[in-house]
Amino acid sequence: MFPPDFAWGAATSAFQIEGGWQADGKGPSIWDTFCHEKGNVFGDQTGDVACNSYELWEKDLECIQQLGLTHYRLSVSWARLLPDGMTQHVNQRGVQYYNRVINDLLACNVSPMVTLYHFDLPQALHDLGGWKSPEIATLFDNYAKFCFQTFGDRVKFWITINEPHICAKLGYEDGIHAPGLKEKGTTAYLVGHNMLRAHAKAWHSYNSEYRAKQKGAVSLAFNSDWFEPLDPSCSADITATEREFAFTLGWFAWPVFVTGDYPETMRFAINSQSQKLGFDGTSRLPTFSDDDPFILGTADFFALNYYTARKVKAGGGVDQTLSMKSDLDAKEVLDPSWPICGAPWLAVVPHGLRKLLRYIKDTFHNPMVYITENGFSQMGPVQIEDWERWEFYSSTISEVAKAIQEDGVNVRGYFAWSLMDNFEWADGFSVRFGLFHVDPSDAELSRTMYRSGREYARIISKYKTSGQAK
Ligand code: GBH
Repeated sequence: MFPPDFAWGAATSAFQIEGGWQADGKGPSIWDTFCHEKGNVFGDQTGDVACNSYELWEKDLECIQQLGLTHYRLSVSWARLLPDGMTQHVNQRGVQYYNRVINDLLACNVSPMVTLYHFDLPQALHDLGGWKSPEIATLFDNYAKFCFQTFGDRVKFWITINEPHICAKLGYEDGIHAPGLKEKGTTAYLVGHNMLRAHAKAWHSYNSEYRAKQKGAVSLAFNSDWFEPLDPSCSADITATEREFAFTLGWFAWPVFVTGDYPETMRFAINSQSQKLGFDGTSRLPTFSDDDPFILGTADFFALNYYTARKVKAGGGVDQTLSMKSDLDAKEVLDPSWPICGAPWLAVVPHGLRKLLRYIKDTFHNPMVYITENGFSQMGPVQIEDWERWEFYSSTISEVAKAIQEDGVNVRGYFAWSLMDNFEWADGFSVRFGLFHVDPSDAELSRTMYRSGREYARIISKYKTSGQAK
């Protein structure tokens, strides 16, 4: 059914679970700032305490053991390790915390996959220009080398940046994520560019300074929906679908896996829109120069976060102002046959993952793939017997099996998002993705296994190690 030693995991991120936002010398991140400002997050909730994993790590470890995971994906908080973002000042208490997490996981036979950046830039670096400044690539590389040096003897899977596309678009174009900027049609491209430069620099550092000794793998995690034309016989919808892929997955995966540069489709769309609006000067999509690190080939595996699917219709985005939406010039449409559960954006389309995996195999040279996030949320009343969520997981997992067996996609692992209910960014605690329930108003913050957690544990024990059903 699955390859031997398939990774069965669950994922979290530092800001969403840790809390301890000022504990033991941690510096603030842009998400601390963003959620302390009223009106940015559902109910003005914050990540100050979250699941308090900073103090309750043992509880998380118990959850991980109850599920029988082989792998656990977590992120480290840049500002907890380096309070002002720079390596001159290391917060040893932060180092101790992550050492303990990593050592405990290994003692329980669970392999850590560590993300260096999951949306939480140190505020001090943002104040110096953050992702908009070209200097960030060197600062990120220093941080990455510090992490390889400190934890790389034990961590064998690294993700440099989680979802650069989401980070750039939601944080700098739509303004619904930190730092809350709405600098339409320009800054997201610049930020994305610097993220790619930062990622590539860190990959090269690992490759030349750490790989021989530490023998790990480094990648970055892409988020992509599955896209298909609303009318498959309409050529405008077909090219709009190509643009959707180019502006989401292709923006980052094409440079890394195919050419070292952005998809032609993307640059063409941006430049023609600039021309139409009389925006002259250089392309809003930056160009890589000879001084930049080589981007092509800077991923040792393909990390994919998949949640949902969209149909694509041409047009709809064009207006007289500069924006990514008008560059893209496509409309995302929901198919009425796809159930919407949990959150308004989350149409349930498990078969979209199989199609996307096939697309990745064909487009990006048959890479080794880890599904680093996939999940289903709950809103409103808490249902511990969350059969709907389990139905989602089990059909998604069987789509993964089909992708492996029938389409020959080289999938090596699957991580459920998320280990437990947590701070769901702008939605606060109102959207629950956990395999364990956590009630933020419960003083103990107890972790209670959902039915989906129980069922996932059953599947894991069935296929673990040999990949064959026991
Ligand atoms: C992932 O992003 C993140 O990596 C993870 O931290 C997060 O908890 C998880 O998804 C679940 O959302 O509310 O309509 O404005 C996936 C990309 C981007 C998908 C934001 C949902 C909400 C759009 N997500 N999007 S909306």
